[in-house]
Amino acid sequence: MTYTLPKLPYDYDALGNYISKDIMQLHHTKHHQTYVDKLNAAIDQHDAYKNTDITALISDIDQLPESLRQAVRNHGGGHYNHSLFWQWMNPNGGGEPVGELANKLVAQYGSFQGFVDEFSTKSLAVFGSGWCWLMPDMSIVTTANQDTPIMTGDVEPLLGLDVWEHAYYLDYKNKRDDYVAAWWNVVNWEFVASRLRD
Ligand code: MN3
Repeated sequence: MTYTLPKLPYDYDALGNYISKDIMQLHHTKHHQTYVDKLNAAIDQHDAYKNTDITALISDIDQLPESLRQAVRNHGGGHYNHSLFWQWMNPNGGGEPVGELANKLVAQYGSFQGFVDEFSTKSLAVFGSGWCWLMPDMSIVTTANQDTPIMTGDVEPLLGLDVWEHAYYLDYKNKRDDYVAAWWNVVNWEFVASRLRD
């Protein structure tokens, strides 16, 4: 096995007021595990890539053999995105960032709430399945499916939100806006800020 499912940094029920244990278990043990399994199955036929770090693997998908490229895009992207997504949430999260990150968000969006509003609007505008991202230059971008900004720009996102229905349907049905509003209560700003410094 080349790639493995990372452990959640908290219990499945830890975000329960905002994201239920049922969703977290399903999302982690089924959806994320499937990305890992399918990525491993694809890599299994390509020895040259078996020891490649996931970030390096997906940041250069145009250089991959065509027979591997789409699997890495879908399942490698899914593995990378979800490995970060678990860390972007925390039961002690929410509130507002401080320090350099807060200053940069205010400089770009006028206020922290201005950023939240813009990010939420763009998350809700993703058609179908995808992600919304905050980038180190404070821009907000969206991607479809499991695409991720590092695939096209060599830049890792500071923060990302999974807006696939599997991320919220059990709790919120079709109401993505309620899910996005709840998610702000669990955002791990310390982790987001640590990515700005790196
Ligand atoms: Mn997901």
